[in-house]
Amino acid sequence: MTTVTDQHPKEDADIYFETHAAPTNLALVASALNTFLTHHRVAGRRVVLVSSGGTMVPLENQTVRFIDNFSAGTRGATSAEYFLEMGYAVIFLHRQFSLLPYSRHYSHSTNCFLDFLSEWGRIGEDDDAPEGTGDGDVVVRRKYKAQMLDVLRKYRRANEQKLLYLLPFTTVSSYLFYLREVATQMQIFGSEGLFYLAAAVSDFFVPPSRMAEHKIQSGDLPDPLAEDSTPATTKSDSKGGRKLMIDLDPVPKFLKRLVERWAPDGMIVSFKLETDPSILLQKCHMALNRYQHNLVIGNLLATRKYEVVFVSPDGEEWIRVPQAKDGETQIEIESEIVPKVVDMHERIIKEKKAAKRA
Ligand code: PAZ
Repeated sequence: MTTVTDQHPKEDADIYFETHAAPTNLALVASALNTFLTHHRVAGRRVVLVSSGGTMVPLENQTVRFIDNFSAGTRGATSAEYFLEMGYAVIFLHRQFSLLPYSRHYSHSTNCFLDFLSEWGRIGEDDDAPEGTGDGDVVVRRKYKAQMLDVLRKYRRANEQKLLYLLPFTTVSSYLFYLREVATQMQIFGSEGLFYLAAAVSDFFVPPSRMAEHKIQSGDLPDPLAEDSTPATTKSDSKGGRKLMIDLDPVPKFLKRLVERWAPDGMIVSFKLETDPSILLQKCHMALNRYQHNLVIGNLLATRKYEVVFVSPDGEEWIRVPQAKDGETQIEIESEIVPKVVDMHERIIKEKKAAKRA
């Protein structure tokens, strides 16, 4: 497991880890990660950490209410599949119950897996009487078979070759503890380690010192004039009524920590989500300048499935796929994003190796 050393003066990030409890399974995760990474290092395979889904910020210690970050996990789960196809082993650090590689095709609201199945012998609808062995047999409807077989084979390969390590998180603090653990262990991969940070991570949190133990009571808000040490404070509104005020601290800038200390040799790709098109590029450039990593992929909430922009020291490049019309299958933009990232990774590995030799 990771410990913070005295080599560097204490910063907000260190204080954050000191004041938050590590996930209870961190030692187990660390050991499983070690096995996974050693296996792929020996096999000469590259590893990518894909982060995915939104982080949750609890408002109470015994959490009933929380603040969440938007993300279904589509970007991460889809990208993970393309990385696996391109020969990488994948650590999939994801929000619990968000979309997962392979099962994403049959889960959540878009597709109920039962719609893909039929009862043998049942004619009608469009279930086209698939082959089966007899009454009571459940079979895949013919029109879905080819696609399902393709997904099934890829899923089996990933399992059999132990190419995919699933690591779920819920809160922003568990995400950060796992990220630090994974990154420091991935140092053995040097420049062959890749970080693809698609998770939507909260910028704010309630410090443990101000965290209410029990559910914040809506009918019993504290007196606005009273000193109180919970995240919930009240203020009078213009009509003399009480409002619940949530007092959040900024989450320390962990991307800086990742780039400078946890993964100094790996390639680091961050994502930037905005809703206002007029600030997207500016925000991507700001992030690249501030953290000095390899690539920021910018996207807008409304168009994230059809266009993204790569902002790197080489400049800006937009990637677009046509928006599917009714009944058409949407081209996954990740099928364009991932090969480009892999190309960049190849180039960076070559450059770093050449620089070492020189
Ligand atoms: O998970 P999803 O496919 O619904 O959304 C993906 C995304 C928009 C969360 C991701 O592409 C992204 O931009 N992540 C970083 C978000 C941020 O700026 O913190």
